[in-house]
Amino acid sequence: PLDLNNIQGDILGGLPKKTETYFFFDVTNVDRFKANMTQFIPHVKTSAGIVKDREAIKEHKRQKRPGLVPMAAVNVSFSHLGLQKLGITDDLSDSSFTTGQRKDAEVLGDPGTKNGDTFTPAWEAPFLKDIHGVIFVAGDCHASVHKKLDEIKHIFGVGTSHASISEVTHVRGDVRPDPVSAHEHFGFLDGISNPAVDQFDQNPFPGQDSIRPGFILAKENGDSRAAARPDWAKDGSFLTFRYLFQMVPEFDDFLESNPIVLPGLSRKEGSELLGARIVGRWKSGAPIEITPLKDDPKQAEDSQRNNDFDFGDSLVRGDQTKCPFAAHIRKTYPRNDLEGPPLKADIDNRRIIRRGIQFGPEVTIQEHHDKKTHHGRGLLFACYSSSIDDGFHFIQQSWANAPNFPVNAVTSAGPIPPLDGVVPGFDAIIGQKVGGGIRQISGTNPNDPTTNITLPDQDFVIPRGGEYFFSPSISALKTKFAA
Ligand code: N7H
Repeated sequence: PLDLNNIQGDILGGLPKKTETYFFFDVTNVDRFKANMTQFIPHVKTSAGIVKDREAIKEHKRQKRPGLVPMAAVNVSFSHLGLQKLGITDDLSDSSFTTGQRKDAEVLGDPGTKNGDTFTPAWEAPFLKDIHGVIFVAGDCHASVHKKLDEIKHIFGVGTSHASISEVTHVRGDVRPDPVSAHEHFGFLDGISNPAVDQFDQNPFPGQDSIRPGFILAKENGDSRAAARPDWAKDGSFLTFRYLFQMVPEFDDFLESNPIVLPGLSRKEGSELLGARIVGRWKSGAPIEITPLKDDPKQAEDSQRNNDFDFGDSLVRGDQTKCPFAAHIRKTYPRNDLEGPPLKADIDNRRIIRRGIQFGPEVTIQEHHDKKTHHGRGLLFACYSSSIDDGFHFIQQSWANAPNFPVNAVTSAGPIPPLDGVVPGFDAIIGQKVGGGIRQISGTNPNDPTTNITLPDQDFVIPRGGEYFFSPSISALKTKFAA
């Protein structure tokens, strides 16, 4: 069985949160840092701790007590530069991690400028600097998180003459206000579909695929790179962090201006349908593969039903009448698209566990009126996997940015045959123009899968920072990162 006391809590289970602060730091004094870590490690929330917290939250609800359970949970992760700084030279066998996200940004398709061979992504200044690690604190309210973060900063002497780390920057995420607290800024319910991890998620929901723990945790069953990794990497996981801004009024304007025209649909319903076909779910969360032409909030609420689908007719027959191939959830998790006799492709190694949180204010009346973003808002995207090369990096580059995917996908049984005249197009949510070329998608009109629509020139999601990290196990923190 997995040792849940040894695995950081955000990986399996997720830190419970209404608000979360990511504190990015550099190590300024290695010896002092390792000494301070000894004091810090007991604060790190484990996966076993998360299981207990969940029980406490359930009990609180059961007893109908008011408000939320006061809570602040801490995890820590290190970049490749951070490992180097600490003198940890083992190869974790992931080239995206070793390269670092700033240097990977060109391949991801992030906007930026090129000077000779040097690419500089158009990111916020602090993310262009070296970042050694991130401490993140999630909790029920700002006061709980501040208090905890202050305790942690105190341990590392932040801001004093005996500091062992210095702040590079911090960012704060907040869930949106009720009734949209579980929805991201474009308005869609998020956090519905994550893979179930064997030995942790005991009762997967219908349609929720179980994967072996090694696809998320290093050196567990299923990790294809296990042999190449040092022993201390066991039960750690790679954390991809992306600072993603969302152009919400522009997105809304695009939907309003391009309603899908179908008999019996009002203009407003046509716009909603376009949004649903771009994402693959209605704003309520209901999957369009199950309820293609009309939203069904009951279906969305029901965890027994809201993930229980495959993409109907397999790709071999080339079907996108219910859900376009380019829909965000189909691009990033094509379910059975790469299967169907005689093809069989195992995509368990492409699964990621997503743990994002929103940031920034609600759209103002002024922004709505101007159809233009004036205030920064979006998603602090975070996900875990036992390989960034196979997970986030691959999904972004080879699926979301690639107009042909899944048509050009190569499976263990050979390439998927081309579909007559259909180029699926690009993931309109996260596909990046710079990385992907033509900004078009097909299949948005259920009656005509071959018609392409062209998206506006400006991407709807814009990366403004990020880094790749490794979240070590508790025993690794004690033996390699503390003294
Ligand atoms: Fe996505 N969105 O609001 O449109 N995402 N995502 N994502 N995403 C998902 O199924 C969104 C991003 C995945 O298992 C939903 O829980 C936005 C990145 C994967 O069926 C919605 C942003 C990457 C899934 C959104 C963003 C992914 C998924 C449906 C950026 C990886 C699960 C809710 C601002 C490279 C698919 C749900 C499955 C679901 C949105 C980013 C990947 C609504 C706005 C960067 C694997």
